[in-house]
Amino acid sequence: MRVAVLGPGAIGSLFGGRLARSGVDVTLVGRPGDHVTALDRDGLRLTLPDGTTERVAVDVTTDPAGVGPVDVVLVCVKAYDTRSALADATSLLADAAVCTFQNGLGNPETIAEFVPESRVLAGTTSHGATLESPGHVRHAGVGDTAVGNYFTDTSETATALARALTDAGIDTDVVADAPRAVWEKVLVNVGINAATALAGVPNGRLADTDPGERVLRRAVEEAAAVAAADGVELTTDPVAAASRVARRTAENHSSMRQDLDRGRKTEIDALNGEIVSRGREHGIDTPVNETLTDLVRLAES
Ligand code: KPL
Repeated sequence: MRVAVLGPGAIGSLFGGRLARSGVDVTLVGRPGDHVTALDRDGLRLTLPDGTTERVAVDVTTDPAGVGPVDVVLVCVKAYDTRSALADATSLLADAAVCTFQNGLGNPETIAEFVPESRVLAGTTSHGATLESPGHVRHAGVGDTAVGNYFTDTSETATALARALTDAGIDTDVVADAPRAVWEKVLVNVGINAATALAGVPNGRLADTDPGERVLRRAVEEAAAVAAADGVELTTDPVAAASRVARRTAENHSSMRQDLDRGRKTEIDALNGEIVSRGREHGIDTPVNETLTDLVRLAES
């Protein structure tokens, strides 16, 4: 299997690095910058969960046209960059299955603007990865990963991708209902990301005790009502699931907190912002998500 990873940030570098380390032919495709320069010059420094650090040789490029045909493209760019990243990489998309490993709602629909729906896969992961410095990624925490076809029945490619990731040390399940998996991940992020970013606290502060627990619960309950109106049948209690992740990642700084702290654009529009928009379409009030969205946009500006 030939794989291209669009967006070698923390998760993209972790997945790409682990695939390369297990012998998969993988190319990381990134924008010019310190991280890509370091990867090209020195390879990936990968710190594993047991604390050991290895150097992994990776192919990296800023020019998708030079990569040649691939079987799978993993999309790991920020949600707001999906369309422009794919538009710049059309040479990779001729026959490939394209799998989003991103936060938020709407990414599979954006991918389907570029490839037939039968080739759109969606993945979710709760592995923790941190970009420590240019060229250096820490695999901070082991989690769960799932992939599936988003619009159609499970394809051989989805199964082969899950096997390749599992062989690379990222245990991956194939899911028949990828939209539900995406929503379940979104409900966790809606409960944790904006609140931790605005309050400047680690994820654990939202677990169990007020006022953090109350904010998480209200944001997730609103979003779950929107999910139900969207036709999604959740299999788990979404508030309990978000609290569990907050507890399990207690010391982590959420991705939105890191983005806001570093003055970068956040993924608020694809998370709480999308809950507000879809809530409006369904006639569902989402005051907590609306306030969180407004405050994050205010902080960004
Ligand atoms: O996915 C995450 C994120 O920060 O985006 C969680 C699960 C909240 C872990 O920090």
